[in-house]
Amino acid sequence: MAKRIFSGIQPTGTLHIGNYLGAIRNWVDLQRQAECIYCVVDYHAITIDVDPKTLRSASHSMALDLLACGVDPARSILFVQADVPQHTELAWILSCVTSYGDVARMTQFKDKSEKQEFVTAGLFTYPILQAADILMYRADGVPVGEDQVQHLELSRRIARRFNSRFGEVFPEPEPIVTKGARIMSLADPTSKMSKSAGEAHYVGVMEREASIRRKVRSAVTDVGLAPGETMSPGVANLFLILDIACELVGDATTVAELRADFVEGKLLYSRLKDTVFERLMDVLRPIQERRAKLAASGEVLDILGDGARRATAIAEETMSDVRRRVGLGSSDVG
Ligand code: AQP
Repeated sequence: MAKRIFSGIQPTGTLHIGNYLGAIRNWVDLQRQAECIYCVVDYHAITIDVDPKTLRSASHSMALDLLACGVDPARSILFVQADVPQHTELAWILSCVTSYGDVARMTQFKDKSEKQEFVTAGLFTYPILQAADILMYRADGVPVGEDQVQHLELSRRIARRFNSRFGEVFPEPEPIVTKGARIMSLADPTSKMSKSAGEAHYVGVMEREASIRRKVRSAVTDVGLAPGETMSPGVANLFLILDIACELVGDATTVAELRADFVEGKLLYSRLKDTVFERLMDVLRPIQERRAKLAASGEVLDILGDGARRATAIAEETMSDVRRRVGLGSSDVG
């Protein structure tokens, strides 16, 4: 079992149910078992063109979303990445023990760069910054969705290479991937639910009930079956969302009932969609209510300030060890 957990999320756009069901609910659960460090990764957000006027408020907003989902500052460290600039220092050092070929193999760069007119070098090297985020805290477990597993493999390779060159410093982090690690778009169930694909392709955790109802009701169910499939990707995706939502609200019977009806060929997709909507709202409603209270309380800045102080103490300890081992600087001071 992992002893120290690290994970991050970009403050680009709104938290969606793919993020929540695939990763953030695990962040919340893991707080009971391990020391957890969670980060709003604003350095990652600037790998694409973001509006400097809104980035800080987007970071605050994402922190509020995470707190509303159950990240508990009394148990975990929650901070904004750029408040601990040691992350970029470690990323540079790690980039000097990372092979170009290893970074060039990352499939997410291929997908993301195709959507950009101006492709930054930062978009290419961001998996090294991600390795720095994780290794900085010597985390051994990283709760993520499936799309991040390849990056975790790179983080392990980087840790190994650093350790063999400079001595054992970093544990090799393992991905923690559970059910829901790949929630698909309701509008196109052959692609991952994602913010950048546009509003129709995600359901926001804080989205208005009427809008969620409309998106779930219009979910695509009939894209056809691939050879060997008994359930179309759209229906399978709805069942997956329902399954996790039922688990979260302690409903042990609904999924089995609907599955039995599906097998017997008597399940109306309108009933499946209505049930998904209802269970999803059972999960999201309390989160939305908590979010409203937290926003009104104005305590998010204090929480992030405290998180940054605690994260900096750990980061500085790692960095003074790393600088000394690599031979950087003129002395051990600073
Ligand atoms: N569809 C998904 N299903 C399950 N998990 C997912 N994650 C993202 N999409 C899904 C997981 O959420 C965590 C935070 O992700 P991020 O900050 O890297 O955001 P992202 O992957 O950039 O999310 P999007 O929506 O896909 O953004 P765009 O469209 O901008 O790329 C991660 O653990 C991720 O695995």
